[in-house]
Amino acid sequence: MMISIKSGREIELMRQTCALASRTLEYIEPFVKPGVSTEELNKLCHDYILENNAYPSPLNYHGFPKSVCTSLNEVICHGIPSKKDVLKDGDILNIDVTTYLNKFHGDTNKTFLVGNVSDEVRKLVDVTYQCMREGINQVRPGGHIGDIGAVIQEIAHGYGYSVVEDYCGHGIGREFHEEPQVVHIGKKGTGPEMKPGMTFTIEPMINLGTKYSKVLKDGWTVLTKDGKWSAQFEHTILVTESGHEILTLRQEENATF
Ligand code: EYL
Ligand code: CO
Ligand code: CO
Repeated sequence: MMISIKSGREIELMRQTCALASRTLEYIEPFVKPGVSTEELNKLCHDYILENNAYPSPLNYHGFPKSVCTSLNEVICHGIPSKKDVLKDGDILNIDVTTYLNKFHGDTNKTFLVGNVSDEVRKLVDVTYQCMREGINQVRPGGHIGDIGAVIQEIAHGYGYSVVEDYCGHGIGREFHEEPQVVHIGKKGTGPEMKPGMTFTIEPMINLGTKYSKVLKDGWTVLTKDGKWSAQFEHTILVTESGHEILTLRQEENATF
């Protein structure tokens, strides 16, 4: 098991790619409105990333056909942008952006509300964001990776939601997916110890119904087995000497939660 520790110079490069990934989500926000297709949103993100001298990491990754993942309503993750998927009032859409800049990857996603979303679904999205932020608050040197999933699980189950176990967060840096795996359930004090210079994502997927997922015949799209809706948020995190830094934090977000 090898978890890479980034040097000061590598951390500066991680900050740059992560800042671009978060700016891409800020850029796309005004376009996420009823009537737009996920294919159009993909094209806008693709062009924005290229204009900033970077490459969209998902494109051709294990053969993935598009530049971002767009996961609508009951889609948990890895949704493929399509001209056929046109946003309508009341939808929720997760856009997952990973940029490759200066040889480093930065990975972040956000679930957007499209127009007027029901109270039940808005609460799912709010709690999912809270799960990610409280998971991030567990990140400090000497802590364990299992501390993250333990608090996420506790919060989600407290609301009667389920936590997806089939997909997880991951180390990130020169590779899109590095060790460790960051599962979003678990037990405090278990898993690898966190050390300064580690970088990994926290990306809980929280469901209104069952935790179980299935993959569409397209081979990519992951959706809930029961068709109930799912939300997700993701940040790339650096373990620092004093705690952590959220490398993909957006302007709209609070630095502390
Ligand atoms: C592409 C590769 C199977 C992503 C993430 C895009 C999809 C299905 C093989 C994880 C795994 C993004 O970390 C990720 N998102 O935060 N695969 C991914 N793909 C893909
Ligand atoms: Co991602
Ligand atoms: Co990720």
